[in-house]
Amino acid sequence: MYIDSRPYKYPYNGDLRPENTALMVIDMQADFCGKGGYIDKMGYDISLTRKAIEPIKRVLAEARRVKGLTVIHTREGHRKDLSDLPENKRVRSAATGAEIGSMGPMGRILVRGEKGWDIIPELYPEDGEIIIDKPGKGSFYATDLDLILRNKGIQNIILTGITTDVCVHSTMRDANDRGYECLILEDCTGTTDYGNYLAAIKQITMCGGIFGAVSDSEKVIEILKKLQ
Ligand code: C5J
Repeated sequence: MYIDSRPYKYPYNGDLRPENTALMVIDMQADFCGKGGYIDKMGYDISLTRKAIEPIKRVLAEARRVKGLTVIHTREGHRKDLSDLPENKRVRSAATGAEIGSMGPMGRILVRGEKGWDIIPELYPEDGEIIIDKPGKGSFYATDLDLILRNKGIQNIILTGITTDVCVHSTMRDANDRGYECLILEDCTGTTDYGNYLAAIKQITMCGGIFGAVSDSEKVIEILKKLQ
């Protein structure tokens, strides 16, 4: 089975089954798409990240109906004592007016357990879905994601979430290097700058699909319905 995508039909080998496929929902946290969160405090337009919410909701609803398909959510954030926050990351965030660890309208910015750090209610994980808490941008660094994927025999990763050019790209690049077959859904992702969004999507399609392939929610939903 294949999903209609560019620059090639996904997955490359046609081996798309619920058992070897994961849907990843990356960092749909209030800090990245909510009023008063990290991205908003930095002065970026959160409508660019919020636009991913409804398409992800539709894909998630269909994926949850597919028996055997793995759903994985991630959250970027740090320990309360900030012992896992690199000093350069803290200093650079402070320079933007949204210092990680400082108090904001939704609690301490990007600190685990705070309201702004958590996944938005519209996309909240259901029981049995995997949640990866990560201190970095990529989802593999300092987490057990690779171990979980290997134990489950996952080969195909369908990526959604925010932000396209940062945590989604970092995760996709790393997953691709590890041999996972990746697909990003372009309407299920967004970032702080529209030009960066377009460039991030375009980069994936270069060189025959340098990090994988690009599709959208409708095309994936069509296939998810067939897998149910
Ligand atoms: C950022 C993310 N942009 N989830 N994090 O700092 O992309």
